[in-house]
Amino acid sequence: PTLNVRGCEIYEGWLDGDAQAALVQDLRDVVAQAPLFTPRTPRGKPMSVRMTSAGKYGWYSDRRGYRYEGAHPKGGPWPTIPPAVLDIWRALVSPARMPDCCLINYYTSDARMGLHQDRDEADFAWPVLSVSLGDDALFRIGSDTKGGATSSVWLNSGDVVVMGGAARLCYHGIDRIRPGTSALFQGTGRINLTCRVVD
Ligand code: MD3
Ligand code: FE
Repeated sequence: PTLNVRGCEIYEGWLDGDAQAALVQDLRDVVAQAPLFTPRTPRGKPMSVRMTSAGKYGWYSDRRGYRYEGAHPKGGPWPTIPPAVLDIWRALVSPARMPDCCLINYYTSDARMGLHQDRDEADFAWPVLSVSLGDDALFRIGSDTKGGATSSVWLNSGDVVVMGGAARLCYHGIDRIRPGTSALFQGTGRINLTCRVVD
């Protein structure tokens, strides 16, 4: 990694421009089969980030809680995870097991994600892998307890982050997007992929 922030290993510019553009086309194909939707928190508030998934499971949230689902909310299986995403996982996490969810988060200019832990998976020994595409995002990471000190770092298009070990259960979130900082999409926007072993 070129940067380590509280145990999050950041590979700055891991994907070059061509690889980023190819990945965006793969994701357009995924979204055509599994449209983006607006999850609701268990309290019923719509999230500002829109989402969909690829893989055996997709992450989902509504009044009944946060969980993984085997089908898209409109029915039917999730699309398969693009091979180029699995290549990144093999290179930076492990070739021994592939992730069973690739969550696709889509941020417009005013979207954000509050500090949270990722705890919906069965085995926290598996790292989470994140790929940033499009506009820059201010990523914040704390410790595994709520309310402590945090560190912030800008994630740019093509950056890949691996959260393993103690970092796996750290609080983290996205404070804001810097609109118009990437030419990857027409207009503004950010996509973040997170790959996880679920069960
Ligand atoms: C640190 N996504 O989907 S990715 C999420 O940019 C999520 O969309 C953010 O948090 C985004 O759950 C942040 C970086 C990330 C992902 C998982 C982590 C950082 C993490 C798990 C543990 C610690
Ligand atoms: Fe998260």
